[in-house]
Amino acid sequence: MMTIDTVRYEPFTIETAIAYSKQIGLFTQNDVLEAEEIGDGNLNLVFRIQNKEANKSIILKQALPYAKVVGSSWPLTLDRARIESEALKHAYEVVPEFTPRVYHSDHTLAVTVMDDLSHLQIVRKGLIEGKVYPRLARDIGTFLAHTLFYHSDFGMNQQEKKKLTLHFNNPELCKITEDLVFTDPFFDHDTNNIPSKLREFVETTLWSDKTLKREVASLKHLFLTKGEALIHGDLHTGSIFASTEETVVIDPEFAYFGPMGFDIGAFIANILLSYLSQEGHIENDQTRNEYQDYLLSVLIETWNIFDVEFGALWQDNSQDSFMKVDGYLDDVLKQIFQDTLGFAGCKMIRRMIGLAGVEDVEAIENEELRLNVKRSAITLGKTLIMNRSQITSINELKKVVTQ
Ligand code: SR1
Ligand code: MG
Repeated sequence: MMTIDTVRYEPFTIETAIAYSKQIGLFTQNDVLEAEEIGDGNLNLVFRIQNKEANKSIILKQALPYAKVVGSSWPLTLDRARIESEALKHAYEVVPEFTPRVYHSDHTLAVTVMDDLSHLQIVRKGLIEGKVYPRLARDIGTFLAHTLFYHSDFGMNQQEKKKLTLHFNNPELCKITEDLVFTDPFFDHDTNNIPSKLREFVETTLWSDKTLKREVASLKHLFLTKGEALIHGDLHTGSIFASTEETVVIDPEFAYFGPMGFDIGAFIANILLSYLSQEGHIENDQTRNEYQDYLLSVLIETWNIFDVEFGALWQDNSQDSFMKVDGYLDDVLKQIFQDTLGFAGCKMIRRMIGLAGVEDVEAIENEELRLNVKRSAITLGKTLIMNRSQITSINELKKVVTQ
């Protein structure tokens, strides 16, 4: 019988992952288990361990001490596994229906053991295949409203919030976002990944536009300083599993107390990237238009559900006397919407020219089409950043996108 040492960190192998899942009591020593490493993200190892006979499976996720997407030359804190398991537990308290259950975590081994969601599909992949998820918008709008409200000064005890903030001090992962989302794409930085045919466009559209840089500077400052709520921190469509009946949000290792609009903006940015990338995935004009209309409806419904749910929570659970003041809720939602658009713009741009692109666009084989999608995404991202205070409703955003 193999015993796993829990006193010092060691990356798991198939064999040790199986032994560990027995050691922590999730399976018996006699169970016949199979495991595979299925991690396709940028940072971690992910093992699926199953007892086929009993039809039982779990996911064992382990942080590596470096960023997998780059290699061991980019060391990265193992503390992100603690952050992830704690953030999942907090989300589970308020939205268990949209959160994997954590069965076990060990901060030394940087491991989180949780529900296997293999019966669902990563939404980014599904959208590339042209799938429709009838519950996605409603579920993500609800997820956002509940997780953000209940972990903010509006929905939780304000003294408790200050204490909780200390548990989600996540400097190394925040720094990744500060660099890769808010800084590097707006300068000629060596982390960028820019096709040579796009370079001139990037130079004129982004790098030489001083007004744009001032706006991005202020969005970066919001990300650095606005500890509004415990946010997921990386809520792109690769962090969401779904089917036609279910939606589950995974991967909150970038969680910290930041601006609410950063989570909403991440989701909106990735739906918009899917929208634009359909030029390269669906040839038939009518089919493509219909699917793009569906994606726009996802944007609209997500925001509308967020708005209504957040408003309802505000009426019933206020933690602050000022929340009863007429018009204050409108002011807060207006500000969240404005932040959302600005962050969405930055996120669209970083995925087009920065480190870590998105499959929606990179999978387009035809180079001209792919470059056109990248140009459109950069242009739309810039429009969202520059016009975020003039676009005051989700329907206006739809107009901007379709124009
Ligand atoms: C080095 S990590 C690159 C990106 O992957 C994650 O999903 C985050 O978005 C991060 O910026
Ligand atoms: Mg991730």
